Amino acid sequence: MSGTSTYTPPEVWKWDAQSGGKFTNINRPISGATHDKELPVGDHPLQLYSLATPNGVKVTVMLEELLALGKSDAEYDAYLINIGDGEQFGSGFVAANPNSKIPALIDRSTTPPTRVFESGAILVYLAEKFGAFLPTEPAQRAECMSWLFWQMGSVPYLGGGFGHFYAYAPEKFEYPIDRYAMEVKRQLDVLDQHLATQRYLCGDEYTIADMANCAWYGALVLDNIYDSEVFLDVKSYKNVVRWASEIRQRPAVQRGGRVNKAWGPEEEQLIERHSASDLD
Ligand SMILES: N[C@@H](CCC(=O)N[C@@H](CS)C(=O)NCC(=O)O)C(=O)O
Repeated sequence: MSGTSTYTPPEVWKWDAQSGGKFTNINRPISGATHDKELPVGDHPLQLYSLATPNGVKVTVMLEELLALGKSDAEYDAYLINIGDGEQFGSGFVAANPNSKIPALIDRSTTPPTRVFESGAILVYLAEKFGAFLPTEPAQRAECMSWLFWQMGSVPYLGGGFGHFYAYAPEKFEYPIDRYAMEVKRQLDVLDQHLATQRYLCGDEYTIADMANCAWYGALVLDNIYDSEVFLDVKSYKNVVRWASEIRQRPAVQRGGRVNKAWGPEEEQLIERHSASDLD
């Protein structure tokens, strides 16, 4: 690692809209809507505005798991928000999530409708509403919440840190790639050691903590995201691979993974979902 710096920060940071990298056209240092656009509304109580990224998939997996349990009030309409086209900055979406990021849920079974943003908050909201996938016994609930919040806090180092610098940045910079590769491998080791002694993150019961973590770390060890399988030696985290492979076999996980998917083989895509038969 060379210590030579090629950049001296100015006294006051200024926005360079052309800074490069894959998402340069949607990144902005300001929040709020860029244009007026109402969100579509379907017939079901739950309205989801999302995209089949790992953060989006957490929620569609949860909804499909609830339906598989027979919770018919968990029926939902899922609309695509194309973040590459800036749809997260439409006025309707910003009203649902002032942070302009998918996923956002609106529960129209309440008066007034309840908006929920942040995938972890959506998982907890649905788990409490339907009484499923979140233990009620205090110690088990604490363990489940701990692994859920662990995911929410850890993943920005994986996606925003490692993924950004290894796959999306305009150049390969050694320092950030080194820093974030080390952190992601440390995170994988945390999961691997924990899963060495138990089936799921919180013991024998599959919970929202598994849904949240598997959407990201399962994809990392099974799907070669960021083209990093070899670089990070992900297959060496055998307990994580075992845990993710088992969860992947669940029909609800396979169904949820297809909702709001606008890429990949055509038979795997489902731009919008309005009924169970859309996935059958
Ligand atoms: N902490 C948020 C993160 C959500 C997030 O980063 N969503 C990304 C897609 S995975 C997004 O909408 N990006 C659009 C943007 O940054 O403008 C959550 O878990 O819900």
